[in-house]
Amino acid sequence: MEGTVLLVSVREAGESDRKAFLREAEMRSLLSTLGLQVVYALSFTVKEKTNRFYLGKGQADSVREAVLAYSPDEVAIDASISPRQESNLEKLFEVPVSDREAIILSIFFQNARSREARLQIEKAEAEYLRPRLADREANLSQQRGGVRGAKGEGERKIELQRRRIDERIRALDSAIRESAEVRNVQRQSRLKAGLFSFALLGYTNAGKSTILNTLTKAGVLAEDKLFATLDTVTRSMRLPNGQKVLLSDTVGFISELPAGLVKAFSSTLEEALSADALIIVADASHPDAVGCFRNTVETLESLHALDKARILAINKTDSIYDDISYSYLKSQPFIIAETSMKEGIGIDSLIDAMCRVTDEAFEDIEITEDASSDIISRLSADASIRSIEYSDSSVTVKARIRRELASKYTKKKVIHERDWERP
Ligand SMILES: Nc1nc2c(ncn2[C@@H]2O[C@H](COP(=O)(O)OP(=O)(O)OP(=O)(O)O)[C@@H](O)[C@H]2O)c(=O)[nH]1
Ligand SMILES: [Mg+2]
Repeated sequence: MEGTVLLVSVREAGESDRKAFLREAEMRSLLSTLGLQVVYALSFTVKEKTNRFYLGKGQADSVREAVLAYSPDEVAIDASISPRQESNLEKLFEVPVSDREAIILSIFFQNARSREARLQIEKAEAEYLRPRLADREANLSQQRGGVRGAKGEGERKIELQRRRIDERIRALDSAIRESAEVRNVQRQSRLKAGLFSFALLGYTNAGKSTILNTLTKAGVLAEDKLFATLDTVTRSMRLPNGQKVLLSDTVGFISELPAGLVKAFSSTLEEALSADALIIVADASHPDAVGCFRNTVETLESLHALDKARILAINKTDSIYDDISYSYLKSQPFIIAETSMKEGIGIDSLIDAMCRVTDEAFEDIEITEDASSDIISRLSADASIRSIEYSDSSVTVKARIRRELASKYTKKKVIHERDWERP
């Protein structure tokens, strides 16, 4: 998508300059991720939202003047406005108006690659579009595509479109459920294989995909764009303590992530959230590193996903934005790893943190049984077997097993942690 846009930033009454600045900067990166060039920007403090325009009448009029002066292709308003307000603003400006949700939806739409991501974004888009159909039709005769609008002719057509959308949403729902089902089966079989899983989570652009690529040579797309990743990608790796683990990368968070998107992507997120441990990635170079970190933590809390082993990878330490935020992050109750993926610094500290987590979760055991026993096949269902030694009448197996499963095996001897030669 290319084109020009007039940006309207909205300040809540009493919002600090810093907060307003950060919000505007984020909106600008969202727009540039979408390939839109900001030709002019206006900022208003909205003391009382009006039903008609969201903005005050005088404010809406000054946007209209700016639209006439700069002729942007569209107006982006950094707020969440109702379909009715959007429609009134479009009538006044005579160009399409997108709110924050529409902008984020468009980015997701643009970046969706896999079938599942497409299904999910299409659902979020359909739900966003549904209440807007009639208003858009009444206002704008010009044709627009995607989440930016729909074309129709009169009421009946709108009714028909609405019914089609409802049918489409139902079809999408069942297709999404099917893909989730397939993934669920895959996940179950990985769990059975005794694999331990880590999920990379964090604000968009923090460096999650770069970490996955660095640790596992996954070759997923990592770029300086918001929401480069929309799919959960899982790769396996072996840690220096011998433990084989899975590492998943997934869609990033953003403040005020539209509820429709959270819902649409819940099955993708679910997979990441079901991991045994979390690696939260924070971006130390972000002007609001703490705000982004808190947003991630709050999102995870609201998804009830925080009560497990967790590592905080403070990434981009090559360009720390401010020391206070950096110290704040370092003081968090997480296992801390400081990394610069760009300079290849601190990767060991992250891997060490992962080893610590798995050492906590696993136990090393040694079992000796009669040579005729089926211990090897029993154990291989629950543990990763490290060595098998046969003597005349017995077999001795060394294995690494989840602590909660270890009690199933009676004749065990716990070997001192990290006794074995590392691979
Ligand atoms: N300066 C610096 N840049 C980094 C570092 N790690 C990653 N980046 C860059 O940050 C940008 C975003 O990295 P990604 O790995 O795509 O981030 P992500 O968290 O996966 O982002 P989304 O998938 O969009 O949510 C890329 O341009 C990376 O090259 C780092 O340690 N330092
Ligand atoms: Mg990514």
